[in-house]
Amino acid sequence: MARLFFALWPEPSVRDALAHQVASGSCTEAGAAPTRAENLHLTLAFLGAVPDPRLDEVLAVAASIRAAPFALTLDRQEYWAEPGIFCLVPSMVHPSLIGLARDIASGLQARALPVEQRAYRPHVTLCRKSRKAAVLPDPVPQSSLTPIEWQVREFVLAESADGRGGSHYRIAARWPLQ
Ligand code: 2AM
Repeated sequence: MARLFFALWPEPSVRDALAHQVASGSCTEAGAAPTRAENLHLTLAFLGAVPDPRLDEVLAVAASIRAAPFALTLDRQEYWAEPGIFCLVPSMVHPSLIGLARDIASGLQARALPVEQRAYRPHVTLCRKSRKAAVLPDPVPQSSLTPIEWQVREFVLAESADGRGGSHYRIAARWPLQ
């Protein structure tokens, strides 16, 4: 059984900008646990545990997706009290992003594969509140944020594994947008 999710994975320049935001944002000041740079991503669809014999079907769904590259601007910091994360979000969500997430989810559903049913709220988790952390500022100040421009050219299937120091993500496969 693999724990899987589809995601946008940042190329190095975007990852560096996100990591800078982790380091400079108010979340780390409040004692929340920062996301490690190599783990930074934006989830498109969360599947959870998938039996190994069904992996080919997950890959087939991804291979059937037709979507053009698009630009995403992450320009708002938010704190979501439930589930206790500090995240970056786009203030205007590009229709291509919603379309990509929707097409993946409906492809999974059509094959009766597991997919998270909650409303899709695109975000990059920067920090997670730990029990020890102070209460985070809400609304989160926007002053320390320089909007991050992300040219989205591909999406990935990632596998999540628990490791020492938290989750570790491995990219299992990638598909270009074209
Ligand atoms: P998070 O960062 O907001 O926790 C790997 O765990 C990725 O899948 C993370 O981006 C995580 O979002 C997301 N994720 C984990 N559990 C999820 C769930 N039940 N529904 C939707 N997304 C989930």
